[in-house]
Amino acid sequence: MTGRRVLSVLALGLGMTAALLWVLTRMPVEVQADSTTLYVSGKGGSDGGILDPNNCTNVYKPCKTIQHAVDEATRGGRIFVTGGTYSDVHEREGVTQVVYLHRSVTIRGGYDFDFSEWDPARHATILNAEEQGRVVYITEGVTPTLEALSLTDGKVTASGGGLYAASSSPRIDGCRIYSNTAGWYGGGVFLNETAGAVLRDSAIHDNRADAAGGGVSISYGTDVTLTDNDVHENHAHSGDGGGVQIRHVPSATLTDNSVSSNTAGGYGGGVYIYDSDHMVLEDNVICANACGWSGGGLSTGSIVTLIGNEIYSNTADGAGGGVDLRGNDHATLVDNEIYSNTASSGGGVNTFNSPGIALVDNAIHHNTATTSSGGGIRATFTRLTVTRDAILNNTSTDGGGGLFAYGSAVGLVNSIVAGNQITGTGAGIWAADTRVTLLHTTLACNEGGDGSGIWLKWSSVVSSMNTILVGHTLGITAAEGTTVTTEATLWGSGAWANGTDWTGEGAVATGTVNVWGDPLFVDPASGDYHIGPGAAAGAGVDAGVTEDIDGDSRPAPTGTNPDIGADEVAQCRVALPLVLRDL
Ligand SMILES: [Ca+2]
Ligand SMILES: [Ca+2]
Repeated sequence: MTGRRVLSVLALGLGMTAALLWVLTRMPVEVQADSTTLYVSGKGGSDGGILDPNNCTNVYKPCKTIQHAVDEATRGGRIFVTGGTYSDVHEREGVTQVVYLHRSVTIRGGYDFDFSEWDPARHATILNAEEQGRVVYITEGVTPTLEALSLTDGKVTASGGGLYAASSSPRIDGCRIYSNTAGWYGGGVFLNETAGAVLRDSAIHDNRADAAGGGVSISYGTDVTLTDNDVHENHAHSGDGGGVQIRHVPSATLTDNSVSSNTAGGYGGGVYIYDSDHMVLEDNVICANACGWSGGGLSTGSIVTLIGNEIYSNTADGAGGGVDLRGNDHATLVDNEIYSNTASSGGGVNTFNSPGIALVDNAIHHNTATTSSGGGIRATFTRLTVTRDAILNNTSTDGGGGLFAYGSAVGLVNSIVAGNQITGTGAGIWAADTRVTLLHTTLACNEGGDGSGIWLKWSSVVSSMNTILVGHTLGITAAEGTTVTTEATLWGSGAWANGTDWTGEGAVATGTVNVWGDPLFVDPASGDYHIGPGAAAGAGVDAGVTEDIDGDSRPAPTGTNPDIGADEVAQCRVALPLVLRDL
């Protein structure tokens, strides 16, 4: 055989293999019987008698109950279950449930009557405890998988109405867990001291816990992963975490979940995380949740990282409509959008007694504090850094339409506080007993109440470099005992002039660079506070900030003064004709 012919035969073979693979991947799922697969059919199956038990391995002779198949299964076996409702409830080892899962098996629902097709949408396998006990109880030391099962109407006075797992490593995939009730934690799911538990691609809804964790409760254990779940309309009656409660878990990851319309009597309408470090919440949608205390969307006192989440339309009777952070050593919020949340105080974000909160690249807008302070952010006894954030169009009744700070240290860099509204004092920033550092910050057009862009009392100290402070009734109101030091401030002119640039009994020193001019914002009505061509912002001083709110290099062009405010632009206004003339 010539080399070319070998190649052509090889190519033909590869092509046929690829074609075969293509055909196979598009064929209905066929089920091959083997010795490790057990079959259950509620309608046509039989568990057999004492003298003639059915071991469930014959696809033509399926067992009747899932429990019998579990008892017959060896470690690692698979149990395939036809569509239908399974409501047989058993008492074993002092607990009562549909399935007592003491083997490391996979239970997969969604098959048709003869196991020739797997389609969970057409052949729903429903495990219904009819409120006579739990639906599934997983014993210690096993690694089972539940796939394409519906778990419903579980009811227990303890924890885990739908599913209970302790000291095991369960994997729950493509399940629907709904309308279960627990007298304590975890109306739908309770994972206690699990290792590497995975809950993914599942719907957990309309469950109730009398205490905490309406949908899911995770206690102790390690490496918990929740991915692509839809957790909605669960209820934690007296405690925390309407959708999800996590406590004492050293590491957990929540990614791409939707947590919506859950309610909690305590903290965290959507999610509550307590005493748990290395928490990562990424790309989740947390919306329309509500709670009786703080953290309508999320409440946590742990070391958390929130990246790319969308947190909106949540409500808290207490503080923190969107996010409530309390006692956090380290909480980092990056690239989240937190909007249209409502709380008594801290409409968007509430931080309390937290020495390390970092906000980076977030948009916090259209949040409301209904009765107290901090429309966008409320910080109490907190060390807070705000970098490249936009705090826009939030509303508060008193103390800080955009930001309220008390007993705190707050640093804003390359951030915008604009268009916020208030009926009391401090339309933009309100600070008492707080050190505020502003570097390249844009404060514009915060309105209502006394109309102050920045309002200070009780020993507050403000240090500002390169701040745009325009469009206010009062730029800075500094009460007696406060200290303000500014350098390189653009105070606004014309339509952007402040009624009064600074006022009050405090000590105000405005440095050597003060510009009264127009920032020429690009489209402030739409929240675009980039400076336009010809803006009077080019006389900034070096504050050691080498990028702007967009990540553009600062200063631009190199060798010029940086622009005042959060935005840097590279236009060469006055300098260019001078250079040309010198040429
Ligand atoms: Ca820029
Ligand atoms: Ca510039």
